[in-house]
Amino acid sequence: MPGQLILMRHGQSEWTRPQVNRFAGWVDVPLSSQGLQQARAAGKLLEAQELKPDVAFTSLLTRSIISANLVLDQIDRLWIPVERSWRLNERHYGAFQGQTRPAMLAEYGQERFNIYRRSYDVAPPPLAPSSPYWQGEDPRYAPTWADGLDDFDPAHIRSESLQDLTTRLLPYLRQCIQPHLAQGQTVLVVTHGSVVRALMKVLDQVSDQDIRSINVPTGVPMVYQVAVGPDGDLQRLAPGRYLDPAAARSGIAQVEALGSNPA
Ligand code: DG2
Repeated sequence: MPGQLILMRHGQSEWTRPQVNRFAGWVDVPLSSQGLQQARAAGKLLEAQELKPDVAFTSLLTRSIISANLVLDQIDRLWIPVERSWRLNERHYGAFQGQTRPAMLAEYGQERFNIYRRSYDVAPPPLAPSSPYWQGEDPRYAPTWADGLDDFDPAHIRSESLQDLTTRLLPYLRQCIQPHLAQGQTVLVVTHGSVVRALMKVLDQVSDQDIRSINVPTGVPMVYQVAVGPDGDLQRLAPGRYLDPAAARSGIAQVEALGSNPA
């Protein structure tokens, strides 16, 4: 029986406002007022299309948790089970965390900056544990939270490429999310730009090269019809569709603009 996978990047955060334009990664920044509105609007889109999630998943970061709550509140489904995991966290942005995009662009130049921001297999320089943005002392990543999927320790991650993110994400997708889809359920995943890119790469079989040009708008849900194959792999039955294509186009342009010098 096909399942429905609703993927959404959280609403705009304070740090993705163009006036601030800082890399967040695992830094727990709040939603902006526009981001709060986007999340409520996303709930209305689900309502209009009668999409009723049976279960929801979020990262451990407030911007994804609040976005999911606002969506679920809008559709009167705050009561469904919600599971949170660091495996759905944004890509750890290493030493870029807390830095502005314009400053990193000036330091590294456009080509290197693009590689750090969008390549599949290159991670930004590692974050020093002395940084105020280091997550090592944060109780949400304490060892008691180990999920038993493998021996990754989120407290010690210092930087990630998209490939690194995919490696820590896939066991969670397979063991925690896919069983719901295999039963034909509707699953809402409210997460981050890089996690959505990693999932699109898997579902749409995007090459390592082509993934560089894919950007994800904030707060616009995308729906995939999926099945779980006999080998346990997730297969899409139809291309993913944004519930508001015009908002998605304009949101993608805004994300692109954050990483380039103003003309
Ligand atoms: C942004 C992504 O992630 O930044 O970490 O700053 O989805 O949590 O807002 P999100 C961040 P870019 O890769 O688009 O620069």
